[in-house]
Amino acid sequence: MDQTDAIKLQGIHGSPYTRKMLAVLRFRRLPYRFIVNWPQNSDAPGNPGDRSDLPKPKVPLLPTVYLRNDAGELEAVTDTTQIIRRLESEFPTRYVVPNNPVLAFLNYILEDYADEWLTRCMFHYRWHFEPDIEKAGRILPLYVRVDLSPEMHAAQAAEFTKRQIDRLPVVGSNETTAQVIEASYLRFLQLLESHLQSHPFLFGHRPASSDFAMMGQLTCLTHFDPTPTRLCESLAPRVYAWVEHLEDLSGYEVEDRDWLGESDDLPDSLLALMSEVARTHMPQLMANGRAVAERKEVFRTEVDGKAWVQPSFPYQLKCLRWIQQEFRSLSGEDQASASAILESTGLAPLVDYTPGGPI
Ligand SMILES: N[C@@H](CCC(=O)N[C@@H](CS)C(=O)NCC(=O)O)C(=O)O
Repeated sequence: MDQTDAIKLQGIHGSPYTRKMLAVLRFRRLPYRFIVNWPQNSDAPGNPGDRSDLPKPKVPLLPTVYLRNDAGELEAVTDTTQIIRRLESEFPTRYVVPNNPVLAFLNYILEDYADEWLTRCMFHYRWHFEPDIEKAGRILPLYVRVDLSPEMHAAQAAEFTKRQIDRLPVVGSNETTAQVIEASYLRFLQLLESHLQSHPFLFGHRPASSDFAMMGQLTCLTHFDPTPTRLCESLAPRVYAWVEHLEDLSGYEVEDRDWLGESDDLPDSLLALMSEVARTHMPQLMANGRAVAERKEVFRTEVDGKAWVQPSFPYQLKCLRWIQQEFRSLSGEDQASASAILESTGLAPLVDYTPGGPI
C-alpha cells in the first residue's frame, strides 16, 4: 500500500475540524475512508478488528489522519493545518494553498483565525444557551453510536453535556467574554456575506484552506446549533448556502488563474476580514503568548475595547510562532508586500511581536 491508496481519517460529524478535513479531501479528489469512532473500538459497527493495529496519535484529537512516513510506516497525524500542508507536498493537483506566497501567508492567518477564534464562537454558542445545550447534549453522543440503548443515551448525554460546559472557561467563554464573542460572530457573518457578494471564495474563484477552516466551524454554527443558525439565516443567507457548497466541491473545476492575481488589488471585503482578525484574534493571541512565555496561568487583555480574561494556552503560542515563521519564510520583496497589507489592516504587531524572545 502506498500514499495513493485511500487515506484513513478518523473523526466525527459534530467536529468542525473533521468537517474541514473531509471537505479538503473531497475538493482535492483524494481517496479516503472516513472512520467514525476510534479504530481501536473493534466492537463499533463497521469497524473491523484489524484497525486496532493503527498507530495512536500522541495527543488524541479529532480528526486523526493516518499517513505513511518516509520509511513507509503509517503514522497517526493530527492538526489539520499541518496535515493540509503535508498533503499539498504529496499530491500535486487541486492545491488549497494559493500559489502566490503573499496570498498563501494571508491564507495562513485567516486559517488560524478560523481554527482558533471562530472555534470559540462555535464552542460558546454550543454550550452557552439552553436550546443549544439541549440539542448538542442529546444528539452528539449519537454521532459516536446511533444504537445506544435509551439508558446509555441518557447517561452519556448528561455526562457529555457536563464535561463540555465545564470546558467553556478553558476556551475563553465566560461572563466577561460572552458578549465580545457574540458580537464578533455577528460581524464575521456580515463581513463574509459582503465578500461573497462578489467572490465565491476568500481568494477568488477557487477555495483555499482558510475557506475550508471557516466552513468547518460554520458547519456547527450555521447548520447545527439553533441560536447561531438563526442568526446566520437572517443576517447572512449567502454564508448559509456557502457552507453547504464547500462541503463537497469534488465536481468544481479550477485553474491556476482562478486565484486572485498577484497584481490585483485585494478586495476591500477581504481586507475587512483581515481587519476583523486584528480586532479580535490578534490581541488575545499576543496576550496569551506573553502569558505562556512568562508562565502565567491566566491572561487578561482587551479585545475590541472590552475586557478579556482566560486561562493561558501553550498551543496558541505555537500558533503565533507558526504565523511568524510563515512571514519569515517569505522573500524580502514578498515580506514588503505582506507588511503593507498587515499595516493597512492593523495586523502588523502579529509579526513584530516576539513573546519569550526571537524565534
Ligand atoms: N488544531 C487542531 C484542533 C483539533 C481539535 O481540537 N479537535 C477537537 C474536536 S473538534 C478535539 O479533538 N478535542 C478533544 C476532545 O474532543 O476530546 C486541528 O486543526 O486539527
